[in-house]
Amino acid sequence: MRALREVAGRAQEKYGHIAHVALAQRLQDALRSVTCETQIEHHEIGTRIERSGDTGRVVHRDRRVALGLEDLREQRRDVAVVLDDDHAPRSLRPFAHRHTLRRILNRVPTRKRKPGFDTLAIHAGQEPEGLTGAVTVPIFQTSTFAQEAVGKNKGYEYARTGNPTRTALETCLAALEDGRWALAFGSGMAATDAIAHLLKTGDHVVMGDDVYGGTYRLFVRVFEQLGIATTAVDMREHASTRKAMRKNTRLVWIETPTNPLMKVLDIRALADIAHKGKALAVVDNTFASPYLQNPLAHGADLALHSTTKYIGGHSDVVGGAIIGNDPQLRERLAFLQNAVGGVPGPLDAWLVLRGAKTLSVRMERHSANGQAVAEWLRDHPKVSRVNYPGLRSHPQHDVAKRQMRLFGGMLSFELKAGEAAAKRMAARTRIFALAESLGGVESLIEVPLAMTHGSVRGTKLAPPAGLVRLSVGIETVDDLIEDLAEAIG
Ligand code: P1T
Repeated sequence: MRALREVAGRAQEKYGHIAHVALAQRLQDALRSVTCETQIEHHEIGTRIERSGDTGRVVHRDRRVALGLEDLREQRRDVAVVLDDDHAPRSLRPFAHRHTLRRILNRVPTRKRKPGFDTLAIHAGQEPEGLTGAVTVPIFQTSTFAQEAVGKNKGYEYARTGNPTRTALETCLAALEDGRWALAFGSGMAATDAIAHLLKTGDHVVMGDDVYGGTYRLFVRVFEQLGIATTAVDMREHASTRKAMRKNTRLVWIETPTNPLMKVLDIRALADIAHKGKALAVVDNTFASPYLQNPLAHGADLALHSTTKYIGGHSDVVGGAIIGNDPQLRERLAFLQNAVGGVPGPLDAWLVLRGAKTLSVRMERHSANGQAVAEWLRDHPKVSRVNYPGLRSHPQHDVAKRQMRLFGGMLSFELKAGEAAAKRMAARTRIFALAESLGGVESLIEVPLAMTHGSVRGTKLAPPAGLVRLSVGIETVDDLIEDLAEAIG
């Protein structure tokens, strides 16, 4: 073990590159066996450790290179084995996104500063392809991967278990949420389902009382049948949330901002409540996107996204993702990802990855347009109420300012004339398309209770029947306001 550390230390000193592999214990175990899939994280997914004589060999599938550990001393190569145990020096702890960037800028000396969000969005997991130099990650449209001998492969076996395009997406998403790993799914609901599958009969879930209708439907209509009860509570009220916790509460589901009422929940405070009760704190970060809010930095255990929305950004793909730090949680969720099989196809993974590259510039415009539309609606004589965290009048504006970078493009409002007028208005816009979903470059309008939230009708989660929800796109804002003005009449 010490020898490995020394090699890693020297590689780090000499080359300034870090490729983390796994917990030191796992590395040790791997070296004891002849060949072993290591703990899988970030772009190192599928890296195998093979024993070769007295030393280990790292087979790094992304680059299709096999480096003897000894080689690292001699060669200027950007792959090293690094430890992730408590004894490893801090400088050797894995920092996958920084490492990824170093791999891209192969000859740039070690930098202290962490790469910025946009650099990560464009480069993390997306270094030029090894065989051809293709600058864009290829769509590996294959269901399986040829093996050299039984059990000997280049890190991929079967595309449900892993696909290089998906690996690139997962690496990028981990970097954007500043997490240590990400897992991509075929939809936001498939990602939610994987988390729900961490639970067992007799467990209990505490959930916000304003969440995406499909999330509530999954927990109440599917998992309650399996003996997992859910309590919905207004999570703006921390005392009520604490009261809703039971001895058997294992999951606290925090969606913020909430869909569709735009409540803003204090992630740090709710994560503390969850952890006091030994429950996992999961934040559905779909409405904010990783550019506006990073739940892991506020104490959440997992961040979840419907990548269908802002990350994909172009209304052309359905996808989901989970991001976290704890390797054990990753192992359990990766098992479920493979065992249940709700994975994205390679083209879908590629589309989400392409969307992610422009996330920050889109979110800046979504937020500017969202603020302008919210202020215009606030001042409109026929509007009774506007829910947008960027308005100073929003009851949790201060919490939003603390945990969000900007306030995004989602808002909801009510007309004084009520439900029928709201439905008429939603059908009259010309630029805002009347459609479910959100987060694309094009503006959308909908009436939640009649559309996205039909599954909570008749429950205490039901939004007001006359509530109109807008996903404000990145079109010219004056055109958007004019469209709304004509539709309200
Ligand atoms: O649609 P899917 O990719 O499966 O994601 C589900 C989901 C999860 N979490 C939030 C906060 C969501 O808003 C969604 C999907 N929401 C819509 C389709 C909608 O129009 O609200």
